[in-house]
Amino acid sequence: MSHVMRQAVQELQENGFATLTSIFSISEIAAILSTVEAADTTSVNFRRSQDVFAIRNLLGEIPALREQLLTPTMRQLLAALFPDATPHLTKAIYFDKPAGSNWLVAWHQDVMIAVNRRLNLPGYGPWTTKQGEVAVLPPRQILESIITVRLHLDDCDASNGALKVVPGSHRHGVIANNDLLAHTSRRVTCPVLAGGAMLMQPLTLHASNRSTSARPRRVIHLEFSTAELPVELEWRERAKV
Ligand SMILES: O=C(O)CCC(=O)C(=O)O
Repeated sequence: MSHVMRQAVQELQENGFATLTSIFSISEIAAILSTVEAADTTSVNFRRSQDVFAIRNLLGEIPALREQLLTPTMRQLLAALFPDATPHLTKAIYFDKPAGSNWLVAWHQDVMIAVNRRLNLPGYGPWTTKQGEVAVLPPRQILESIITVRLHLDDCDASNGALKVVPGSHRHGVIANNDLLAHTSRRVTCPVLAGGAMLMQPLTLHASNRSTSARPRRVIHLEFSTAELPVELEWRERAKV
């Protein structure tokens, strides 16, 4: 494991986020972008408006991305993040916040996980179903087991929607909606260059501004975990790494 990765893992544990440069080369990024651009966009998992272009269930929609994303460097990073067991992928989304986008993301934590079905289980709930897809608030230790890797496909700074985060907020468990803003005074902005990655715990409070830039902000958001859900419940997008 490289020294830089080891340091990023330590920062992630302490602060709930960390950034890494040059996880992907410029040619690897170009290849990923051309795979995304060649995809058939008619599925309901593709959402395109003036302000956002999102592809949910990314690896289900574009299976060719799997090999392009799980490069030797990415696998090295996953080994550094999960030293005790190989994780599974639990979610993958592509987001573009296009030039001049008005898409503003309010302060939140990522607390719902996408699962295959509703079940009456202690510690799980509330449940939601949107367009037939079930999500649930799981126990805190499940949320704490997840690590998000946001791979940046464009240079990203405050002008084109770099993520803002609150260091250490991942240690507070699920914060009540009414208390979220009280936690945000110590926020920092996380610029990342194309080919770099932002690592984040889902419980880290985060938000992003509208874009005032002429540049796009394309990101692939990948979530990984080694946790197993109770019998009969499964991550809806679970995929082997
Ligand atoms: O990419 C962004 O600006 C925000 C996305 C986000 O908040 C999320 O993935 O939970």
